[in-house]
Amino acid sequence: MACTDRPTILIVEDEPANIHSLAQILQGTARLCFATSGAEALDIIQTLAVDLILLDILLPDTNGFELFPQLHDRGTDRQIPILFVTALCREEEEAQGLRLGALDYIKKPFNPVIVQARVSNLLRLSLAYRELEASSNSDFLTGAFNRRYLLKMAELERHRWRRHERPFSLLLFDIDHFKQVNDRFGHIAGDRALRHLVRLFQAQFRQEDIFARIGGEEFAALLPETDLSGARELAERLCHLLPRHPVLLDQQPVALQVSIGVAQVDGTLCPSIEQLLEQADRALYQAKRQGRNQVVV
Ligand code: GH3
Ligand code: MG
Ligand code: MG
Ligand code: MG
Ligand code: MG
Repeated sequence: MACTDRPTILIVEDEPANIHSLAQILQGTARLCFATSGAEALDIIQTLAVDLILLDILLPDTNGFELFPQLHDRGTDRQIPILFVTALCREEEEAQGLRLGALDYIKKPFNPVIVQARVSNLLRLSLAYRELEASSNSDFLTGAFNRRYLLKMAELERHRWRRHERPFSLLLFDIDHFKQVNDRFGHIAGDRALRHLVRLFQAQFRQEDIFARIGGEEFAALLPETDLSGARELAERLCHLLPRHPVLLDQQPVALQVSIGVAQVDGTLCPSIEQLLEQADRALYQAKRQGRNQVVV
């Protein structure tokens, strides 16, 4: 998450004169942060959401061509757009930079007006892309993640499990007797109840957990690095939390209840995500049959 809503540009540059002139040119365009070495740049992108990187090639501890892939793909699903700003002016160097995937290759000495225009165009493009990406990953009604994103991240988690044998768990939620809520208060109120549940639950997850609405009144949570007992503990907590925080519908407090099925990947078996979902679904079905408002592992 960015510390501010303003877009952030990271400028990786070691020459004080260039730092100064880029700061002057771009100060009105975005929030700027600076790194004077490759190590510093890698540090910054760990903690700060950066929207665009301006990358010098000749740096004290590395060169921009080598640094590029480390800044671009950080082992997450999101790439940071990068453009080179460099004194290396040969055509083969420019070609190398662009072939790596840089959005642009600006040669020093540069024209301030052109740099400002190029950077703001690319920043606008990068923000539009990010917005599109965010909306394609989220559920429009509740703002939770959607099924597509959960499945994508579950696949990533599964690869991580195969490489490092890290356990992870999956929770499957289905609201109990939700049809009655709609029948009694109407669909719009039902929608409000869904948003209420999402707000309440989202506050309980860790940053790296993925909580998604995967169907009408069905949700799932992917819990990286979480074994069965951790997953069960969280599921129990959520299950007890919901009825204690009723949603106001037609000025009446309405207590919702949820049934939760838990599945875990551990040991040497490597089920597919579909198998994992089926496992959680069987547990959920049993929770329903045993009287609802409970967790089954
Ligand atoms: P159970 O305890 O067996 O899960 O009972 P239930 O009534 O929740 O189960 P059922 O699957 O029969 O009904 C699910 C209901 O969820 C039916 C549907 O009207 C409601 N629903 C699904 N999607 C939405 C939605 O987007 N908004 C609203 N308001 N209701 C929805
Ligand atoms: Mg340099
Ligand atoms: Mg259902
Ligand atoms: Mg159902
Ligand atoms: Mg239901």
